[in-house]
Amino acid sequence: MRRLMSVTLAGVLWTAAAWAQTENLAKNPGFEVVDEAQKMPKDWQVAVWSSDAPTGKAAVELAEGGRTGKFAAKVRWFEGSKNVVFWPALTREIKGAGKFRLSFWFKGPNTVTVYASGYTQDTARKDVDYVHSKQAQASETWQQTVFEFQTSANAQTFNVFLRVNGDGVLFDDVSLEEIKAK
Ligand SMILES: [Ca+2]
Repeated sequence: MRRLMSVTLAGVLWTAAAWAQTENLAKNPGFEVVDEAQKMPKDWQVAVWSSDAPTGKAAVELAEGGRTGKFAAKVRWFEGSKNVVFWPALTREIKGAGKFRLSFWFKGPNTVTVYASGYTQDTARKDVDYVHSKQAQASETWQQTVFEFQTSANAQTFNVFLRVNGDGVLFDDVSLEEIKAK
């Protein structure tokens, strides 16, 4: 029994050490840096994403009352589509297979569902993988979604999307990490 406990403890310590060394690939993950010209979180983009995207109108605003820090990102949906995505303003080169973990916190109206997607392309910019987390219903308390996904050997770039199908959800504390060596 004692041996089993020590092995388990060693595993926990190793995991903690590995965790501490991972890099958060998302810029401005807590939405504390403001793009004053755009009036939205720096290093993030937003779009309406579906068949009626041309008529859709959405925005990401800074809202006080973040889970940590001062701000959260509030996704506003005004008209058109009810599928709003926003994402870190990076297209990351990955050059092959890897395993990634995307996590984020959210809260808001319980009529809105939230999920995330991972999207990769090859060198010809053809779609390789398009994977999605489970959908979760927002609530008045902060909840976390953790989504792990694998990229294919011929994947060259990827991006991630946070998605909502309605108005008023807050996001905070986004983390995007590579969790397994290639
Ligand atoms: Ca924050």
